[in-house]
Order: sequence, then structure tokens, then C-alpha cells
Amino acid sequence: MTAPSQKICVIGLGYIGLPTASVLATNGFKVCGVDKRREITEALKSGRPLIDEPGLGTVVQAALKSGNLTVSRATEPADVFILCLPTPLEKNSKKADLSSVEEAAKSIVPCLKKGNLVILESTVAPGTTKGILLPILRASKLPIPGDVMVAHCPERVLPGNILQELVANDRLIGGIDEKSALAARNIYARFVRGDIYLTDCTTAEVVKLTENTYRDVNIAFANEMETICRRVGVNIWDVIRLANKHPRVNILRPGPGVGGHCIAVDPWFLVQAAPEEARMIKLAREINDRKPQRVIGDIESALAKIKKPKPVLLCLGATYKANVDDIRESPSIKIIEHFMKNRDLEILVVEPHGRHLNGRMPLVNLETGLKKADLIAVLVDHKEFQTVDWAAMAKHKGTGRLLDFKGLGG
Ligand code: SAJ
Repeated sequence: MTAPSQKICVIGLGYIGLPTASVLATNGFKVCGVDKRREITEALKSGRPLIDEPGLGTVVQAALKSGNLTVSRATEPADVFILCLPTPLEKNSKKADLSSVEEAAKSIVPCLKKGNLVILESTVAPGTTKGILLPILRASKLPIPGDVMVAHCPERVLPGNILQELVANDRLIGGIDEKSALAARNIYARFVRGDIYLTDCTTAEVVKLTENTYRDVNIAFANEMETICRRVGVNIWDVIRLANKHPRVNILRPGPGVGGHCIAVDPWFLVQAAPEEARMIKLAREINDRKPQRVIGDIESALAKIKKPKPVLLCLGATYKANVDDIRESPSIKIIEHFMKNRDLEILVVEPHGRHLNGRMPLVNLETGLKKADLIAVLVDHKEFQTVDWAAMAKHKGTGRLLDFKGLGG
């Protein structure tokens, strides 16, 4: 395959933008990765991504070494612009905060020229591409659709397995018109090995939200089953294992809550779009959001049974899920920080991916933590915790001294 001639400017070098920029560069595109945060661009210039994602360091270094990836704090003229900015919830509402996307889109306007393609990868509420992105880009005075092509191509990669899924997963491309969708397909076809499906941009927005909402609702079901099993006195992990033997049943796993910047956030964008209709989706969000508080209650009840001044509570895991370093919306952090305020106990935390957490909480290694603990709360099922013989540990600590919210021993 000959090297592509287009220059691509990837704006936002986080969990999605950096792998995307690097993979595009290793597939021959000239890529300028843009991030306004100096610590990110400086770290990248010396080949050290600040994100702990398997294989990412190697790809970033290969991309930089090839000369195809450069890093900058300002948007540069290019043929293609890819927006990979976070879309969290607004501070005091359950609506999408689009400020980063809007700022990035505005930074493109002075660079825009006829024939450019702008791709929005960030997850957004239905109607955002047409209703918010296009009006910003039209400040360039170029006719859109027409002279500038625009598409929404939502990312679908799983943190912890991003590089593999970026290439292997099927890809969805929603154009504002057919010309835009076809142009975007040409870019992704350079590295995507899965199938590529074309649709319109609003359908692509809704499909992405549907995927994450589907998962959230299914986790809420698992979390609700956990409380029902407790009420009727059976083991939830046995129930799920045995129910999943049915050929058409596949129950997900309960846990201390749903975290991350995607599943804990995106369903609200559907609620925002259709508040009257999105009843089950809202309820599922509320069930999952209430989970950390229930876990806090369980830990408090177990602590009350320990007749010792200042018992040691050991929390295993602080990230939002296993084998990643991301703590955004992490239910474990909420639980840990709640107990850090309690002067009547000593809290210790084991977090194998905790390099960002030094100084924020008392981190110890697993061996030390297990030795000192009066009560152990398993909050994340990191692979490092799977080597412990939890059944033996439960016996040794006594019932109620081990609270396994992730079913490691189940
Ligand atoms: N969780 C459970 N029980 C489960 C599965 C997950 O409690 O059975 C919890 C996790 O512990 C975590 C949260 O849910 O706190 C979310 O974890 P996840 O692994 O389900 O999903 P994310 O947020 O890491 O990634 C999701 C993925 N979406 C789907 O699987 C439909 C990914 O493909 C998306 O690209 C990503 O969101 C995104 O960026 O939108």
C-alpha cells in the first residue's frame, strides 16, 4: 500500500486521541497530535505517555521515531481534523459538558479550507454534530455540507485493550452527507480490520449511546439481583454462574458501582434527549449510582463488629475497573475517600496502577496490607488480586472480615 498523502490533526491526546494518533502515524499518515495541556505534550516529546495502557508506550515511540507523529499545543492546518475530547457531565446537571469539544472545534475554524474533513469521535448527545459542531465550523464561511466534510465516528474501544480493539473492532461512520461518510471511511480503512458501517451522523450518535446504555442497564440488573439474592439468602455468584448456563442468558457482574468516563456518563445523554421516555435508563443509572453508598453501609456494619480501637480497613483497588489506571468516576475512590475522613479507623489501599494516587491516599503493597488488615474490602478485581487464595483468606479473617464486592472468591 502506498503511503497516504493526507495530513491529520488529532485534537485531544487522552485515552482515545493518543492511541488513534499513534496508530494513524504508524500506518503512514502525517499526524500532528494536539493537546493544550503542557504536561501531556512535554511527556510525549520525550516518548513517555502519561497514560498506562498496555502497548501504548511502544506504539507512541514507534510513531514518534518514524517522524510521522509530531506533537503540538496548537491546532495546525491539515487535511483531516479528528476531535477526541472528553464530554463529561456538567458540574451541577446530568447534561453533557461540550466545552472541550466546542473549544477544539473553534480552534479548527481559522485552519479550515475547501476539501477538509472534520471527524468527531467524542461521545455526544443526539443532534450535537448537526446542531453544535456544524454551526461552529460554519464560522469559516465555507459551505457545509459542500466544501467541508463532517462525520461522527464514535470510538468503541475498551480501556485496557484499546490498541487491539482500535484495529479489530467494527467501526461506525456517520456522515452529514454521503461524501463525508465515504471520505471518513477512507481514513479508517487504512488501519481498521473489522467491518466499517456507514450511516448518518445522528444515527451514529444514538448507536454509540445505545451500546453503553445497554451495558449500564445490564449491570444495574446484576446489581439489583445482588440485593435480591442477599434478601433471600443465596449466593449471587452461584446464581449468575448457574443462570448463565442457559443458552440465552448472559448476566453481567455486580460490583461496588459503575465508573469510568463512558458508561457512568453516556446514558444521561439519552435521558437529556428524551427525559419522559428514558425511564428504565434513568432508573438503571440511579441503581448503579447508589451502589457505592450501599457498599459504604456494608463496610460500616462490618467495622462495627470489630471490637478493637482504630481497626485497619484495607481497600483493594481504587481505579474504576480492573487492570487500568483510570480513576475517573471511580466508585472505589468515593468509598475510600469516605473512610479516609473517619478518624476512628486506619485505612490502607492497595492499587497496583496507583502511580497517580501517591500522596492522595495511604498506599501499601498487597503483602503488607493483608498482614495488617482487620477488614478487607475487595473493590476492584485487578489481576494482581486474583493470585490470593480468597477462600482461605475468608476463613482466616472470619466471616464478615472479608467483603468481596467483586466476587473474586465466588
Ligand atoms: N462493570 C460492572 N459489572 C460488569 C462490567 C462492568 O460493574 O459486569 C463496571 C466496571 O467495573 C466499571 C464500569 O462498569 O466500573 C464500566 O466498565 P466497562 O468495562 O463495562 O466499560 P468501559 O467504560 O471501560 O468501556 C465502555 C465500553 N462499552 C461497551 O462495552 C458497550 C467500550 O467499548 C467503549 O468504547 C467505552 O465504554 C467508551 O469509551 O465509550
